[in-house]
Amino acid sequence: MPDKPLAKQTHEDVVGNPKTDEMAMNREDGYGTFLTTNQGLRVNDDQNQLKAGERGPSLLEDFIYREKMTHFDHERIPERVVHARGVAAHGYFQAYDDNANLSRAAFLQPGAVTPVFTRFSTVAGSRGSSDLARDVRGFAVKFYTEEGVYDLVGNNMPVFFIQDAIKFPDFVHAVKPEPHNEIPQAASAHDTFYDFISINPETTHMLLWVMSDRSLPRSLRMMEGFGVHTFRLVNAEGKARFVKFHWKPLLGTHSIAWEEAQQISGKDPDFHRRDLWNNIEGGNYPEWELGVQVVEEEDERKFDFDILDATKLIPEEQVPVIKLGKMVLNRNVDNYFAETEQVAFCLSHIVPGVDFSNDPLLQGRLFSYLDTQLKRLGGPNFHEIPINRSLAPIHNNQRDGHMRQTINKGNVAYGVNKLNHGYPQQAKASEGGFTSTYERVEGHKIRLRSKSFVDHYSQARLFWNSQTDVEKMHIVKALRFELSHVQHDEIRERTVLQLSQVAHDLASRVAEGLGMAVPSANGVQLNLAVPADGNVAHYQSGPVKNADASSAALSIAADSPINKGKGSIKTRQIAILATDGADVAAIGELMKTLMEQGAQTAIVATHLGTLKGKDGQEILINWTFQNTASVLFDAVYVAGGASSVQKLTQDADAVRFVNEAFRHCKPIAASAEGVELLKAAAYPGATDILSADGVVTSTDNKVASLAKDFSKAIAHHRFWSRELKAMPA
Ligand code: HDE
Repeated sequence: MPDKPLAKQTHEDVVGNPKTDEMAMNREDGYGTFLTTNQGLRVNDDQNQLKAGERGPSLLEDFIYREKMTHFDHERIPERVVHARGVAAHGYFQAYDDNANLSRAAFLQPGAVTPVFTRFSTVAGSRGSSDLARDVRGFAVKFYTEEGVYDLVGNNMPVFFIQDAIKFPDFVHAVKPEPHNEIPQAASAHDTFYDFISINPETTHMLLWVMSDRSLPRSLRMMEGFGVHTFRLVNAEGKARFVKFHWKPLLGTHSIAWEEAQQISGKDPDFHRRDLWNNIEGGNYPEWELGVQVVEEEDERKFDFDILDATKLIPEEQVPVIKLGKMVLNRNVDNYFAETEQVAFCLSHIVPGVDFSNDPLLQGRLFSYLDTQLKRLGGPNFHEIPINRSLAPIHNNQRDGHMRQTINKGNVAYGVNKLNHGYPQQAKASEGGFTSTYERVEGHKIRLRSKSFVDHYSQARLFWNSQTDVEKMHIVKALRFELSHVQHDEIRERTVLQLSQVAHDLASRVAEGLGMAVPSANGVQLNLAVPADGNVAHYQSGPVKNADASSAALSIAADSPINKGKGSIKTRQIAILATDGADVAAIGELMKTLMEQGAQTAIVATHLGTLKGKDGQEILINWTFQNTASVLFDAVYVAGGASSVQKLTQDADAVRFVNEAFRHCKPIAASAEGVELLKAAAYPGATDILSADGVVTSTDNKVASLAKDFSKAIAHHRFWSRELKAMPA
């Protein structure tokens, strides 16, 4: 038998992970073993059925065939009703030193290191849909704390579409593919979604987030996460404070162009999944800082919105984010189904030191997650599946059910008992027992939205005001795209009318693109849903408050506060366009400089194999113009070497590669000779490509200074300013 290949030493092997160790008993790799049935019987032949004679028929006796086929027939479980498409990784969270006064949670105590499993997802698409849908991204973190499992189940946007969980099935039915023909897949650009949007003004704020660059992350490693709701942190003295959770990526927050997203969906629908996997395999472990905005309980009502309303955020300028610790993802899963698919996040998985608020969206979610896992994973024992298993020991009187693993001994399965000396016994708060925040609650039994929730446009306006000109343009273009896919004129009109409540310029720019009448500056008050008590005033939003307010933290422009100090080229993918006759020495020098700064380079040529350089040197080609595309890279360099450049200028795919990179506002660099390819790729009538923002050229084919300027441009990410100039888009 050949030696088993050596397992790679991972970061996790170095830092250790008790959850990985705990799951060891469930792992198997079959190397060097005999094939067996599920009963351990060695199998002599599982490639031919047992038959009566060579030409059949098959025999019922063939238990080997039946076991193999039956297992296969039962392989699928229901996909998640939302967030079906996802990817996850293992890692750890390490608490910083100085925040113990905020929470008594063990995982937040100074220096504590806790294993985590984090799953990212899109919302609307099915399990096999593209990673690049314009959609919210789920950001769910499972902390295996010493006090039990804690799940922080968030999104990459800080607000949500609706205020009350009872509307969630309606909302999801509206955004999912339409039920008669199951079209469109993983897309909100259709009638039922905008029908819902246009008659539910509470969706307006979130709609702008989803139409913004936030819904097109460059990488899952480069997006923020938010707990969305107001939660509580409770310290050892029992003092509770309201908090909003934030995850801040250390690589900054970056997005891609919509056209690019659509192309990637065809070229590599696993783009985000692959990016996360490859970077973890390559040792580029993504990192986020966990932070909280803290609101003292006595300040609950000091805002001009209700902090229990999940369609509102707290501007960071009003309440800064305090950093609590850092999450590092440093190991890919061993098995997608066993881990990523079977992981079960529940809002109700909580630990002492964290608590809920009365946000009606949060309260409703507390029911839904456990309920959905029962269906999806088939019964109440899903907590025994390895990926869901708590590291803290489990003792209670719950028994039986499908696929029970635990073998509970003894005759006592009830509390309070005497027979087992009262065990397992309830834990006092001082012994780690979870206690809910002591809160006085009183009220009439009613189905009514609080009046404090009925301002649907002010924060949508805040978000709009906070975007740069380019970000605003992207929102307008996104809405034009989406609404142009809506068939019913009245739905478009109602949506544009909603937008006119937010900002006249927003509504009129969208309307113009749709060839519709531009709504008047004083948008008509929309009054669409009638509450149970018949009093429409209870749903009618007031006019925008603080119409000029803005929050710099809401922009993700390269120089926005969110990205300040995070400009690096680490993990960026750089395409080097070259073919036979190229200046291989210069390519090598540039690659070295970029790779030293953490970027990844690949040579894209007219053929695979080896590139024969102009001075006899050779270099291995990674891709050809046929099997990759510019949309899969962050930046492009056109290498020198007259005959290489000449071949590329005559190759339509090479020309297109540069043209698209330019159109998608990417940094482009060219050697003195390579400039010819840039010229060939320029748009007729567009800004002069050579003097455009983010285009770096050399006059003398020397690499050093070009590499410096190119690195700076890559760190800037995108030069969206090109779009504001005369570039047809
Ligand atoms: Fe979810 N959501 N959700 N959601 N959600 C689910 O649970 C639900 C909401 C979020 O990677 C489901 O296991 C309701 C907000 C993530 O496995 C389900 C409401 C936020 C994930 C469910 C919301 C989220 C889910 C479907 C309105 C951000 C994926 C499968 C009150 C704070 C978790 C599942 C994973 C998944 C219900 C709204 C985040 C049906 C009722 C707001 C990241 O239980």
